[in-house]
Amino acid sequence: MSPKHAAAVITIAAFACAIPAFADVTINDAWVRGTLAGQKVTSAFMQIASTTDTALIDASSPSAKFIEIHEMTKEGGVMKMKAIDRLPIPGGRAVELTSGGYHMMLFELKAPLNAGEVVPMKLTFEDKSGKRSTVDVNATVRPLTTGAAPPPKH
Ligand SMILES: [Cu+2]
Repeated sequence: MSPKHAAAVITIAAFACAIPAFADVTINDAWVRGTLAGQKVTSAFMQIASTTDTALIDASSPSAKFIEIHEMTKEGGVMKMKAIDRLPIPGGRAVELTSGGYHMMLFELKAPLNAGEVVPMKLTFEDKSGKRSTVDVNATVRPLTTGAAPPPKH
């Protein structure tokens, strides 16, 4: 290999490393609100961050028949929630799913969810070019009464 050729190869390799093929999505602090016997619906919360612009477009779990992405809106002074098709995740800025804002809802639960159990979830993301990727998350079940506020200090 001539020295000239070697330089060209190195340049191409560096270029390939600088541009990731997919948005790099990180999920933190994923949890699901525990349920009472007979309760068929609950909510899921987490922080979602991505290195590049992407959007959460779907979620599924073996624990629920289907999952919707919801947003809270104020209508006539009353907070209401509605399902949305996609939740934009801007690159470099984490989006927090909380009980007062965006969240996911799990419908037709197969069994009651008790604190400490784990709910596996598969999240589907779609970037601006339409490329889809999935991220597996293990959400921890927290007690039914867990709110948005931090836990009390002991
Ligand atoms: Cu909801």
